Amino acid sequence: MRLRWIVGGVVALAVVAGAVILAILPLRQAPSASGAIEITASMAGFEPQLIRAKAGEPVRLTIINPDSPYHTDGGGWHQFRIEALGVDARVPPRARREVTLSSLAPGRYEFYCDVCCGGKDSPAMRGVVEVRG
Ligand SMILES: [Cu+2]
Repeated sequence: MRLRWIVGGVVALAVVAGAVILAILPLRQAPSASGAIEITASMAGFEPQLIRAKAGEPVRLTIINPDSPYHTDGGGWHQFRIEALGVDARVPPRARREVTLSSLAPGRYEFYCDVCCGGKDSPAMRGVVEVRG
């Protein structure tokens, strides 16, 4: 009886560990596939700050963070957040992350970073995805 509990516990732990690994894996993906729009997020801000896209087509973005992990402001992390779309990608120092925005309606989608010095109050740490029909 006790053995069944232990076996059950080990199986449950393995399932949880597997789920955690699967959840973390996409965050660690390094190089961006060709064709993605590259956006650099550094202490100097976003570059570029204006992304143009066509409505109804997926927009593939690669957010590149060239900053050092030894940065005193937030440890060099940056964020790519679009509140209107529920997008919140955190990019560790010296890493990159893929973000795909699928079939957007025409409009202006503001993005910002709020995890580094200045955060979203800094005019450089924000930008716009402009989608036209
Ligand atoms: Cu930032």
